[in-house]
Amino acid sequence: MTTLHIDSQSHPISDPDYATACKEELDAAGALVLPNFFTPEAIDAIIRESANREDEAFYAASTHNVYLTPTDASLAPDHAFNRQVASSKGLLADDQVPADSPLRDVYNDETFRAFLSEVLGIDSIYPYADAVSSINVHFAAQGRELGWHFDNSSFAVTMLLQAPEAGGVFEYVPSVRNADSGEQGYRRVAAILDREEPVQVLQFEPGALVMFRGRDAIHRVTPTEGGTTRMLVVFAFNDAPGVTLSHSALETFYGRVR
Ligand SMILES: O=C(O)CCC(=O)C(=O)O
Ligand SMILES: [Fe+2]
Repeated sequence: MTTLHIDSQSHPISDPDYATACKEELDAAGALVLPNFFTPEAIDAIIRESANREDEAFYAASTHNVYLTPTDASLAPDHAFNRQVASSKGLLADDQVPADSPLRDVYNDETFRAFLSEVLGIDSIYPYADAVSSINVHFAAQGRELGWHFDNSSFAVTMLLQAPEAGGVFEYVPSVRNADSGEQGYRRVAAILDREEPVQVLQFEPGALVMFRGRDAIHRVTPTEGGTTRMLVVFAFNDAPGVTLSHSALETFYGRVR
């Protein structure tokens, strides 16, 4: 069975044994990298439709906490909940992605979604209910970065389009908080921001599919070095229908709330 834009020869996503092996790796490591998951033709086509739109991207102008929420005035400014980090990468939002983009073929593909559900061990997955969050194309030109944060979405999968010459490194620490139980991991967050707790690095090349549990794994992307812009697609999904991104996250990352 072939799936559009995915190398199903190397990555037999409808094979239950393959999905189980991927699940075991994700569960053990907190992240999963599948190299050359997307075909070079698909990556080329997506770069062609996206690269010349870098100037249409929205660039956040402000800092944010790692929880992507407003600060809490009842806590000290240097409390882990209130500490600010900078994000300077830009993005094209879902409603800026063309209707006929290969990105929509991938995002809406039932076989791909079934594979992701298997790997994550959830019954079904849903798009965001807002108009901007489901598919995003990120741009990080020289010096631009994505600061430490936890995702709002249950999980994210990414597709690297173009790697920078240096920098643009994905760093993470799995299971720093437990969003479902409300354990926010303040002590470890502070240690990570202070560089007192070691972090892990995830290496991946263009065409890779990357999955991580970004709601509970704190993660960031270091500043791009050199003249090649880091370009990456984020496919965001939820494990329940009707989820919209929080108001403050929309303000911070999209500069608009609808
Ligand atoms: O750029 C990446 O590799 C990760 C993106 C990310 O963490 C996010 O969009 O929330
Ligand atoms: Fe993230």
